[in-house]
Amino acid sequence: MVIKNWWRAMTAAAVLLALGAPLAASAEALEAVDYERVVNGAFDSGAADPWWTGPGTAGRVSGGEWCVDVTGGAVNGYDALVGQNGVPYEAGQSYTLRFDARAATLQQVSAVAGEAVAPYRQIAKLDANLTPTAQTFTFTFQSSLDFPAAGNGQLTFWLGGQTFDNTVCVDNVSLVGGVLPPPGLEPAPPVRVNQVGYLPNLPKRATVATESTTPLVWTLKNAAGTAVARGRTVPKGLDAGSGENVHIADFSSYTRQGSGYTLTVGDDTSFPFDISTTALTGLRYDSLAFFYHQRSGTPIEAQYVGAAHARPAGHVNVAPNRGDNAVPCRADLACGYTLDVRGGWYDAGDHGKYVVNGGISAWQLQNEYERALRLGDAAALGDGTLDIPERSNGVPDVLDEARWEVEFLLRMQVPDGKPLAGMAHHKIHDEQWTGLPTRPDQDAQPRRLSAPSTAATLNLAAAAAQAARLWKTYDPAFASRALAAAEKAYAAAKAHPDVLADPNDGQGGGTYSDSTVSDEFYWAAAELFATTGRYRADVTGSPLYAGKSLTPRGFDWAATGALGDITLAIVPTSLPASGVSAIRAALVSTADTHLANMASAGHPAPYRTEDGRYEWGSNGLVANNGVVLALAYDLTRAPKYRDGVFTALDYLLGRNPADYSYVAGYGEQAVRNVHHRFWANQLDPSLPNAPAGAMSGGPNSRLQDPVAARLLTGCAPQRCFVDHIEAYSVNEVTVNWNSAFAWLSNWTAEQSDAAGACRVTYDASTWATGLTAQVTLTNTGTTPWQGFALRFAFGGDERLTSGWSATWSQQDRQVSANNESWQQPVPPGGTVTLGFNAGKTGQHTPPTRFTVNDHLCAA
Ligand code: 9MR
Ligand code: 9MR
Repeated sequence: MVIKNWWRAMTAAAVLLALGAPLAASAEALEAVDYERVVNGAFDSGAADPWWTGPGTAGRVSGGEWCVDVTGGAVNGYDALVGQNGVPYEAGQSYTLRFDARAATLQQVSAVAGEAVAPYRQIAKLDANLTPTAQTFTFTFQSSLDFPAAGNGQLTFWLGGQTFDNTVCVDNVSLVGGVLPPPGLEPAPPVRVNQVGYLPNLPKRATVATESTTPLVWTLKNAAGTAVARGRTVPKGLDAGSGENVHIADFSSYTRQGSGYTLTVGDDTSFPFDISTTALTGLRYDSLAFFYHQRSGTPIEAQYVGAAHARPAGHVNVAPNRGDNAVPCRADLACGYTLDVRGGWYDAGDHGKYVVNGGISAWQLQNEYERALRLGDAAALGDGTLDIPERSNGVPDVLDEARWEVEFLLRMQVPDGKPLAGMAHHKIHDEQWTGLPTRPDQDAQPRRLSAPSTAATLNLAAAAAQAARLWKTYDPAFASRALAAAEKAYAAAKAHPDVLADPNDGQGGGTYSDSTVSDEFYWAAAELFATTGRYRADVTGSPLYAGKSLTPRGFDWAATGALGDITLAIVPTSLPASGVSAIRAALVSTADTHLANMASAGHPAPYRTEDGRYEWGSNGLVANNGVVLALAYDLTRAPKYRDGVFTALDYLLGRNPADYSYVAGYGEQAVRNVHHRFWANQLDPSLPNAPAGAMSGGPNSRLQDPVAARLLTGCAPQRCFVDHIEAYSVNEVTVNWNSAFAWLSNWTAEQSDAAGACRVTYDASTWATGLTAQVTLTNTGTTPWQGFALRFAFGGDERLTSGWSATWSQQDRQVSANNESWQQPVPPGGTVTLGFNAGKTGQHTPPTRFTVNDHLCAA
């Protein structure tokens, strides 16, 4: 039973409240008040974020309460602190603080409203005598100070001042008051485009937020400000993703290449963008460069990244670092050994290294290469394509980069002769969270291994088995070492199929806890099978066999079944043809679902959760679902899938309700202040911003950090974003999101290269009943054409009557002109001119979309 108690506050400002309504009623009344100033006061999500714990305290959420172990002996109350920062206060306003609390042993604690930084001014200090039975405490006080939301205001609990160890539990913390509503969301500028660029012959669409219910005129202007095209928007109604009424502006028919275009609707103008076959190609390498930046255990050298982003090696045992060369297990594990786990990539803005997440990320870089090898352009990922130390070792650079992580995964394996030998430790990270900024080499926290887990073990098995087949020709010794480790890991996982990571092990590092591992089993079996030909029964016997994991939400570090399907869809194996076609059909039908969902959206992104809300890392899911669309195109060559991929990219690069390009360095309004302990320019001007190619996690409806919670209250799913360094639940970067984005960027770069392989000019003379046209093809690629096959479509009732310099034919509106062997090969830069006559009755609109030898050509 909860007993209500009243406590006279010690400060003059504190006033006693009258006690009236029963608890349930007053709790409801509190919830009904808008101006709640505390975030996550109920600990409902099972996590304590954004509450922090200071020295001498350790917190955990259990049974919906936040319980803090306090080490005895701290002299003053404030010597053992827990609290929350960024709490807003307004001078002269009244606030009611309320919380439930208990302590294992009777203790007086204090709740203090005040300033988070020196001189630590106090607003109110309110004492509460805690007993083993939880009580509800309520205080009212006036603020003497002003702090904006996400500023330096703070609410702390002082738990020190006693000689004995104690455990204090709090729940339902609420601070209500003030007259300023929580900062409302400014609507983003209304004309939203891909701020980087559109391909000349692909769809080009923008979204316009407007109250208008009737079409509006849009004007496309070139860099000189001259109008080059006009049209009308199509009203689309209320859009759930943005919470806005939106229109679509489609300017696809304009195909002339250039930069600095803008789109104007009424008084509003978009950010500038290019129309070009090269605007998007740099993303292929910048998105991969992210991984070199994140390397642990090696200096990040200016010769590869430029002076601003260079830094000393992290965690190599140079003070104040403890080093990752001999890392013990967490105290409660007492594993009795240390591991040398140097290397690998830092996961994100933190300095943790997690096998669950490292595995999927390494897999995805390797898969980017393997797909290119089988279905695309592997040369674009070859040796010398990235600015990394291995750039001239004869190995494709993307494989070198992935190996940096695979080597780390192998080091996380439990040695022979130890308990759970062959399994992989779930993660290694700091004992306590470090503050921002902290450069990796300046991190003074002790490093610890968490317990092994089945999910981590299977990540190792999958990524290492895949590495084994890709490295076979480049480094057979490494390939066989990786395969041996993978097989050992897989056997260990089968022997220990339900060792789950602790969902509460979130101190000093993320949890990455995953309670379902059937998907990791399927993925690892698929990789081992694709490499060895064995393990087939494990693949076909899995309940997830043949595309069962593919969903409209998509795949990520916790849902990995699709990774197995992707491998089985593209790598030749001894699976029955029916199995391969079932997997491919599942990929294509999932892509169809994405397209259908996108068709109904105002700012289309291939990602749909059951409740329509967006989640932590939504951009990673959008990118991974873009991968599914891309594979559907690879498998079918149906243009709608390719167009869907580029539409997904439009979303990531600015056509979204936040009006942000989520990729640093790309677009006029691109993210700069991602949550990162080194790219922390927002906090320390001597540090850099995020480098080009780093993708932010993006909108998250759950607002799981203090800044997002305070600045984004009430946001529609795709609008829950702010470019703030402390907003880690919406604006962090991490290896698994960038691996998805890198894969996608490589694919779109391939398409851009193909589009850049030809250019077509078309000149027609028309009269009432016919036309004659001359078509000039230019080889803008790098290889000669032995012959050519031109395709385009008429827009009306044109009928071909004759043609020259090729074999011309027409089916419905589709026209082909083939010449298997032109007089001589057409060299790069060379041209071919051909032409035709046609009859017609209606208007002739010159075609704008041409392909030569299956490549889309620039106009
Ligand atoms: O920096 C941490 C980030 O990498 C994690 O994704 C996030 C959630 O686990 O936590 C961040 O660290 C914060 C910690 O959780 C609470 N104290 C403040 C830390 C830095 O903002
Ligand atoms: O990507 C993870 C996301 O799915 C979870 O909801 C979130 C909270 O547990 O953690 C994310 O992973 C973070 C990890 O725990 C620590 N490093 C940064 C990761 C990205 O924010």
